[in-house]
Amino acid sequence: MLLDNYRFWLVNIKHHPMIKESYKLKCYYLSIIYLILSKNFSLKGNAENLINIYLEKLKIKPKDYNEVSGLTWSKDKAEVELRLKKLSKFHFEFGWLYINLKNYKYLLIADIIYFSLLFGCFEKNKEFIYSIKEKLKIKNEDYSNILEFLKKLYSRDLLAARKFFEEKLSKGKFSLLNYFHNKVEKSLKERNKEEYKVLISSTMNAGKSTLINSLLGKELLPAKNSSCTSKHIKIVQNFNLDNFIGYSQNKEGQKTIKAVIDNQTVESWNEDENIDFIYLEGSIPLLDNLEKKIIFIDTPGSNSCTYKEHRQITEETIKNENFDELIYILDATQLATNDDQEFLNDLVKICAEKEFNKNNIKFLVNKLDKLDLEAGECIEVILEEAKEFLMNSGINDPIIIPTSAYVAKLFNSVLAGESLSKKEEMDFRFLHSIFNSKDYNLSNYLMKQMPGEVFFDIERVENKTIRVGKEEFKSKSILKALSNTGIQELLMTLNISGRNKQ
Ligand SMILES: Nc1nc2c(ncn2[C@@H]2O[C@H](COP(=O)(O)OP(=O)(O)OP(=O)(O)O)[C@@H](O)[C@H]2O)c(=O)[nH]1
Ligand SMILES: [Mg+2]
Repeated sequence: MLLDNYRFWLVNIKHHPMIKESYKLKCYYLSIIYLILSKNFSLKGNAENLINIYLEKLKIKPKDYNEVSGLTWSKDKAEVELRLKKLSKFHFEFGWLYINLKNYKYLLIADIIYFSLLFGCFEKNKEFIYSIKEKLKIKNEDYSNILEFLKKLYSRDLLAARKFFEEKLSKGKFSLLNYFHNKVEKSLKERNKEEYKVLISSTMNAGKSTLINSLLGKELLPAKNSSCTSKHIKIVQNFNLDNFIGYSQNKEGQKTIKAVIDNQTVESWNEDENIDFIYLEGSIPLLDNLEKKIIFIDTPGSNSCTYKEHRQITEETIKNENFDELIYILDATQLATNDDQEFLNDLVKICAEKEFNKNNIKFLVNKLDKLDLEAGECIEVILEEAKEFLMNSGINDPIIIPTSAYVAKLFNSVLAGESLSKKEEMDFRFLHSIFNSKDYNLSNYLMKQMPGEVFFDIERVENKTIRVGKEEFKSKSILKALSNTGIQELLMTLNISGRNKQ
């Protein structure tokens, strides 16, 4: 369930025409947006979020933003004039001229109108917005057409908006306004996608959060070598967003929304004792083209004696969430522990109560990169042991997928353009070489074939050069290595694209 005003936060400016512009013009554009927002809103809630998204996406440096945010606003028209003049003169010399020359004024006024509609304050600020329109020397007729077009879009009547646009705003000078139509169209498409919930569970440290990070292609969730995740965390795919946004919810049910969420935000929420639920929403490039909207649910590692509270959160989450897939991760370096046995017994019981077929649980045997194959450790033997353990726990003919989530996370992060720490760079170099070899191709160890089509179309991707530290790698070879980490088989078993499975 979302907050009433959560929709304001789903602002995306992914394809905003201003992104391609010069830095000065971006600053200028943002400064006007800022002035309008700061006049009308306390910059605490929705408006602050909007500004943060512009800052992040337009890549405005903090020092320039400080110049802008130091300004305050007073009501009358003369002040509008003065502020804009000041800004264009002192801070961003040519902005004013440029915004006129390139027809950005229509985009700017449309942006202002659109978020005022979205924030429900258009009527209140009508006069003020009109004074900006005057300043931008936009003709009355053009202004009312732009307003009408945006109102149609705001009411989600895409067809009427398109028709109106073609009739009244088809001249070249309005072409940038297409951006609004495309944006609303895409967000409606995304909203109407069928959801597909994947819940991930295991005892402590088996690699749940790392597995989700590997699919996200970045270290969003905290993953450590000690009891780590302590909350029920939901990660919702939204291909329209540029960055992760979301909220935390405390024990009294109060929510705190934040735009531009990074791993530090999630880490601090995860450590906060008052918080018991974290909701994150953003783009997952690896999965954005699929027909379904994927939702991952991360849970705390469930070990009976050490972290009773974690166990409780996890069991409640499994009971309450209506998931489509249940993934259980076993740690290849610590198989068949008492904790696993106990948790699995509970899980099987909960599945029976929920009428979720326990034989549909997907089991990952993770951390296989940790085995020393040269020293005689053997992946096949580990998988046989895992199978026996699961059969003894009442799972007939278990679906077992050998994986290395950490390795997949490194590979996918590099492909996604994320930077790595020094240690990760070293790991990457080594793992990239071994995961391109036959011995570490985990697909070769599958006990039975997965039902779906091959997920990674390596032939069709562009073979870019990617630098990691001082060395260069080819993207095809990284993708090949990624497809050998077991992630490919995991994705093949999920019924996410409509083309897969049973
Ligand atoms: N070598 C290796 N390390 C892994 C792999 N997967 C996870 N790890 C490491 O194992 C540790 C625990 O991983 P997490 O993802 O935090 O495990 P978790 O199951 O989410 O842990 P909790 O939240 O505490 O239950 C981290 O240090 C990871 O980097 C893997 O496939 N290979
Ligand atoms: Mg975790």
